[in-house]
Parts: sequence; structure tokens; C-alpha cells
Amino acid sequence: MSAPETDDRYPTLRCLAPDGTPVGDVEVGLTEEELRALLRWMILARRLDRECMALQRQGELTVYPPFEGQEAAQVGSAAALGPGDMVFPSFRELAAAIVRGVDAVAYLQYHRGTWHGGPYDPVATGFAPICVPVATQLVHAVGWALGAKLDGRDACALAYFGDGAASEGDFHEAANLAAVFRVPAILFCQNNGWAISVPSRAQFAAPIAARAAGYGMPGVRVDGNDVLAVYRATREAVERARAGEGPSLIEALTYRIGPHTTADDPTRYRDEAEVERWRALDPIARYRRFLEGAGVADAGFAAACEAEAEDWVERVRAELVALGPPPATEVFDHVFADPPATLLRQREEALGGA
Ligand SMILES: Cc1ncc(C[n+]2csc(CCOP(=O)(O)OP(=O)(O)O)c2C)c(N)n1
Ligand SMILES: [Mg+2]
Repeated sequence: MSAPETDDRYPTLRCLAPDGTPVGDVEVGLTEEELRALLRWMILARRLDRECMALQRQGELTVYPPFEGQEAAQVGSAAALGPGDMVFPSFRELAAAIVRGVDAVAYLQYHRGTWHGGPYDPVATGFAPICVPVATQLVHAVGWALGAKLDGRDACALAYFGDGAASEGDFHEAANLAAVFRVPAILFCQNNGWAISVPSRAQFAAPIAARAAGYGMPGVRVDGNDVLAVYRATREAVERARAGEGPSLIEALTYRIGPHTTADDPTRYRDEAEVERWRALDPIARYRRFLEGAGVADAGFAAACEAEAEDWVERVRAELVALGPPPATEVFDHVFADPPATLLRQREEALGGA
């Protein structure tokens, strides 16, 4: 069984063919500068992702879940949000994080093991802490969106989740509650073909987007390697949410080119030919060809982004590896307001009153 590159059981929104040729309406309401910014973010994100893989192999990160192949799904959706909106990520959304302005070093402290959830400010960045328990972020997002609605705020929540997460009860609870209360939430699924070693085809028998009708919300399936189509689908969902028209479900068809995490060996369960087919659908090459063909960016622009990315990841690496160990006292902090005697005793034993 393999992940589907195409699936005609449900219409797929697409603006660009894999070779970058327009196949749908490419006028998505962005200025030329904003169109170039999408390419810049994708180039920066991919370079950082590859650096993180190298950092983990060199022992500088404990574990890392790469997102290569999913740049358009993350950048296109995150770029459609406003500063007051809130993202509830899973554990694979570093590209979306940097679009939101999250500091990469702060984010990666989680993977270096120097802080529990990344020491960035979730409120200031509009990006909730990394969430590893699969699908739990969906209920957080819907709760936040309900709060925003009750407060009368013009803001929406976007939850990222995977094809595997769509099989969890939390997905159903979040989708149903969101629809019943008409909350401003966007449930954004990155169907990347695999939930560790389980292919999407063994995970569900109907497209995830098709479930939306059963909950009573719009469901859109989009080519997740087409940044313009992703932007358009998300922007429409954001506008509906802001207009008080309730939640939306988006399923972005994409592919995880790398392993599930650095602790995984995908050659044990998937065929290299499948990976090669998806490499040919690369989201960055596709968009770059489109921008160059449309005269919005030239080869010099991409080269400048690549040079910027080199300098940036060098700084991120230097700052990360310079981080000292976290204070040992933290093992005992953040759980109890009034620590019980047993914990205080352990603290005393371990730290001698520090
Ligand atoms: C509740 C829970 N069950 C199991 C796991 C172990 N686990 C981590 S990621 C993952 C698969 C997630 O697949 P998917 O939702 O498709 O996201 P992807 O990894 O493809 O981004 C599993 C089973 C977990 N973290 N949390
Ligand atoms: Mg998946």
C-alpha cells in the first residue's frame, strides 16, 4: 500500500500543476512582494529542516521530526492568518512556526532538551507549545476559538494535525463541538501519507475532507504541495471564521519525504519509488517555476533567499550549541504550587538546598 499522489474520490483544489504551470485561478489576493515572501519562507524552512537533521545526527538535538515536502502546506496556511489568530501545532510544524515569527532557537530548545515546550511566548507569537500527544491540540484549538467567540474577538484558531490524528477520538470531539458552537476554528490536516509506518490507505476508507459534511462544516481538499492553493483554501476559511460562519476542515494532500523522526527508519515500511514520485512533486520547485514564469521573481531572488538561509542556520546552530544545560532545579518545578514533603526531600537530596 502506498500514499496516494492523486485520488479522484473528492475534488482537489489546485492552482499550479507540478511543473508550475497555472491550472486554476492564481489570483489569490497577494501582492508581488507577498508572493515572493512565500517562496522565501519555504526556502528558509527547508534549509533549517535539513540543518536540524544534521544537528540531531551530530548529537546536538535529542530527536527531530522533519517536515521536508510539507513546506507549502505549512507556509501557505500560516501566511493566511492574522497576528491575533492562534496556531495549535502538533510536533512537525517548525515551518509554520517561523512564519508566525517564533524564534527558531527558542523552538528548538525543546528538541535539545533544554526546555520542556520551547521557551517562546505562545501569546505574543500566536503559536501554542509543541504538542506531541496526537490530536490533543485539536480540542485546545476549539476551546480557544470558543473563548474568542464568547469574548467577541475577531480572531480564529488553526489546529494542525496529521492523517493519523484524524483517527483519534479527539478529532471527532473537536470537530463536533466546533460545528455545534460555530466557533472560529480551522482544522487543518496535513495528510502526508503516513502515520509513522501506517499508510493513509490503511487509516481511513474515505477522504478526511469528506467527513466535514457529517459534522456540518465546509470541507476542502487541497493540493498540499501547491502553496497558492493552500493559501487560498486557508484564507477562505479564515474569512468565514471572522464572519461568524463557523469552522472549516481542510485536508492538504502532501508527503513526508524524510523519516517520521530521527528515531525512525522508513526503509523498513515504504518503497523508495514512492518517495521519488513525491520528490518530483516538490512544492518549492513548483512555486519557483511559477514565480519565475510569471516574472514575479527571478533566479537571483531564489539565490538570495538561499544565501540568507545559509547565514541564518549558521546563527541558529551557533546559538543552539552554545546553550548550557537547564538548571537542575527545574526537574522539581512547574508541577506543584505547594510541593509535597516527599518532593521537597528529593530536591534537598539532589541539590542540597540549591
Ligand atoms: C496519543 C498518542 N498516541 C500515539 C503517539 C505516538 N505517535 C507519535 S506521532 C504518531 C503518528 C502521527 O501521525 P500523523 O497524525 O499522520 O502525523 P505525522 O507524524 O504524519 O505528521 C504516533 C502514533 C502519540 N504521540 N500520542
Ligand atoms: Mg501523517
